[in-house]
Amino acid sequence: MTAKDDIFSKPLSRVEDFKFDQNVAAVFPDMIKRSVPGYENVIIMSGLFAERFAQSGTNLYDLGCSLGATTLAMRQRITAENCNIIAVDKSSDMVKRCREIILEDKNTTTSVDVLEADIRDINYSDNSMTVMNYTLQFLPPEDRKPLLQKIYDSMIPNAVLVLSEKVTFEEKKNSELFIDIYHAWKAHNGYTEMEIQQKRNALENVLIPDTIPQHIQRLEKVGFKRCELWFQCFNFMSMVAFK
Ligand code: GEK
Repeated sequence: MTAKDDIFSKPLSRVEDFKFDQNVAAVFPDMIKRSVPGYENVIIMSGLFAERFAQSGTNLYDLGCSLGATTLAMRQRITAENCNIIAVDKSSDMVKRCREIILEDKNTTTSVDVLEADIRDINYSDNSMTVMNYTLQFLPPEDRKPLLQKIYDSMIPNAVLVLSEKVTFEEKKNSELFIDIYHAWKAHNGYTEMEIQQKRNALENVLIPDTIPQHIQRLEKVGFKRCELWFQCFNFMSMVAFK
């Protein structure tokens, strides 16, 4: 049972930029489930990708791990031996809770290190799989390609990247329609119009979505050979890229 997300349920005189603080960490499972269409499927599928692509004795990265949902899904499915999952988040509140959740996990065949760090600053090595579920979108646009290059360069042959993001569309009408339906889905999940609008304003300068073609072109530029969209629900998608 997780706490209900009511962070934007009261009128705010000024909506501050969104932060992954203690209040968000406390309600995060409920927030993300009611705010990201397909989230639970994407997490499960990240585990299935890990089962298939984890190579023995390598590192797997969960970047922007929040409370570790992706890490746990990967850990549950990995059968390759001596793998290590490195889960990284720069929010100390997220990392604190994530460490507790990982400690409670009974499945310990794959080791997990939870790092409090900026994903742009860490060293990557022996990388057979990297998952970025809804994290790249929070980086300044100019930092996205250098980070993907760093990840690609650390990857061993046959490594895989799973990249899930909120996206926008070149065709303005399609963007507006999908955002509209997305907001209807949030209302269906119990958020009020005010909550939806205040959250939208809080994210405006913080979450900057790319288009699907921008993602694909950038992945190809850093060297990924094949890249495939495997999930989309309105303005949320997940793709997989192969070294
Ligand atoms: C999940 N993947 O449950 N370095 C490290 N962490 C960062 C950075 C950065 N530069 N920028 C943002 N974050 C998770 C969900 S949430 C997505 C990911 C969302 C972290 C930030 O602190 C937050 O915990 C996470 O990325 C994004 O599958 O809430 O929409």
